[in-house]
Amino acid sequence: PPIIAGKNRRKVRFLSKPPPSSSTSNQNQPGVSRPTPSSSSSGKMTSQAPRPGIPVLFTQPPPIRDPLVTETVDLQDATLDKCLPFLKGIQSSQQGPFNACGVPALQRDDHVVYLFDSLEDYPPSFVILDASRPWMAYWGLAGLFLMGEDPTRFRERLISTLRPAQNSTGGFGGGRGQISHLAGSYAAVLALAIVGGEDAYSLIDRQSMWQWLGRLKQPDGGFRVCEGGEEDVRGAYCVMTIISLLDLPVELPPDSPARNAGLHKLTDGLAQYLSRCQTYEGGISGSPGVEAHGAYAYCALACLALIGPPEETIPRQVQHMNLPLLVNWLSARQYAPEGGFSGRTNKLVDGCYSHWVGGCWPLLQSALDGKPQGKGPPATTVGSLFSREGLARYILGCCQSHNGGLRDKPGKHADSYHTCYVLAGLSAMQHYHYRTDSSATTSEHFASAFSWRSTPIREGNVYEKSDRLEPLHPLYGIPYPRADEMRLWCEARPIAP
Ligand code: FPP
Ligand code: K
Ligand code: ZN
Repeated sequence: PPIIAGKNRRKVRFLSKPPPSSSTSNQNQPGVSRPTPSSSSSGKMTSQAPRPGIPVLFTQPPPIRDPLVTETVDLQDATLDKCLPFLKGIQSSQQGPFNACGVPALQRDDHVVYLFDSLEDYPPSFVILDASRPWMAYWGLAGLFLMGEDPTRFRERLISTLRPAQNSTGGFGGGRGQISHLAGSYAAVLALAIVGGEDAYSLIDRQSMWQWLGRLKQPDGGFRVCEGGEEDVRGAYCVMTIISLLDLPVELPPDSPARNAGLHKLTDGLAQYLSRCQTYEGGISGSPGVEAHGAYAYCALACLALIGPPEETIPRQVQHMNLPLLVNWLSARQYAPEGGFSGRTNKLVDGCYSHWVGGCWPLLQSALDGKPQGKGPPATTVGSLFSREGLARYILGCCQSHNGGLRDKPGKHADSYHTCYVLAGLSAMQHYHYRTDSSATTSEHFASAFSWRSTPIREGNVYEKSDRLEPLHPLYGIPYPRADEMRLWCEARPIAP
C-alpha cells in the first residue's frame, strides 16, 4: 500500500568479488560484455522466437549494458529474464487472443471478478490493511468504473464503511478509532465522489474537515499528513484535492497555527514548497532534500495543476526549478524492452507507475500546450511525450495476472492497489486529456481543475478497441462527471470562513 512511504527500501550493495557463477575472469571490466539476460540461466524460453508484429525494441535486452556488477544490475537482469517471454508473447501462462501487433487482449471478465472480490471480506491475515479501508474502497470502485461497471451500486455499503472512520475533529482515519490522516481522507472523499449522491456527499463534515486541514498547514507552505505526522507532497496534493472537490474556503481557519507564521491561505507558500522538492536529477521528491520518485512527482504536478492553470503554475516554477530537466528525468522512467515505467533511477519497472509516472505526462503536455482557446482540444499540441506503445505492451503483456487482477511485474501477485493503478495508467494512455476555456465552476479558485475534457485516441494503437477503458479525470482519478457533481453540490452549500 502507498500510505507508508520509504519502507523496505532496498540498499544497493557493490559486490567486492565477482558472483560465484562467474566463468570468466574479466567479467567486471568495462567493455567486456557479460551474458545477456536472454542467454542466461532461465533464458531457455526467451530464446524462442517472438510472435510476429513486435518491434525488436521490445524483444531484446538493451544493446548498451553497464559492465559494473552490482545488486542493482543483477535485479534488472533478472527482471528482464522474467519480462521478455511475456513481451514476446510466448509465456505459456499468457491468455490470448493476441492481435496482429503481438499484444494479448485485456482479460476483462477476470479483472472485473477480481475487483468485485476485492470489495468483499478478507481473511484475518489481511488485518494489516485495516488502516487502508478507504483506499481499498477507492481502488475497487475506481477499477470497476474503468472497466465499465457501475460503482454507484456500492453507495450504501461505502457510507456504512466510512461513517465510523470519520472523526468529529475533522477528516477520516483508516477505520473506527483511528486518527485522521490525509491519505485516508483523500481516498474517502474520492470513493464518496465515485458513488455520488446526496447521502454520500452529506456524510462528509466539511466544516470540521476545513478546521483540521488548517491544523496541518506548516509555516514553509506544505502540509503534515496527520497531526504530529510527517510533512510531504502527498499531503499537499491530498489537501488541494479535498478543498477543491468539497469547495472548502481557501482561507486558513482563524485558529490555524500557520497564521502565526504570517500565512493567510491554505495555498500560501505551497508552489514554493513544491519547487524545493525538485532534485538535482530533475525529478520531484517527497520533501526537500531526498530522492526523486515518480509517485511524488505526480502528487506535486497534480497539486500545481489544481492550484491554477498548469501553463502558469508549472512553468512559473522555472524561476526555482528546471522544466527541461524534469522532462529528462521523467523520460528516463520509461525502460526498453520492458516498456513500463520505474519510480526512480536504477530501480525496476512496476505497473503502478503506469499511473504515477504515466499520469504526469498529460499534465506536462497540457502545460506545454498553453492557455486553452476554446471548447475543444487545442489547435496544436506537443503531442504524446512518452511511448504509448511501450506502456500498452508492458501492461497487457506483463501486468495481467493469470487468475485476474493486475500486478507490479511478472512473478508478483495481483492486488487491488496495482489493479486500480495499472488500469488507470492504461486508460490515461488511451485518451487525450486537454483543458478547455469553460469550467464547471464559476468561482475564482480551481476553475482550471474543472475545465478538463477527454477524447479517445483512435490512431496508432497496438491494442484492440474492445480493450479501451473509461476515462478518469487526470487530477482526481474519478469519473469526470462525478468531480463536477460533487463540486457543484458543495458550492450550493457554502461553508463560511
Ligand atoms: C517506494 O517504494 C515508494 C515510495 C517512496 C512512494 C510511494 C508513494 C505512492 C505510491 C503515492 C502516494 C500518494 C498519495 C496520494 C497518498 P519501493 O522502494 O518499494 O519501490 P521502488 O523500488 O519502485 O521505488
Ligand atoms: K515498487
Ligand atoms: Zn507498484
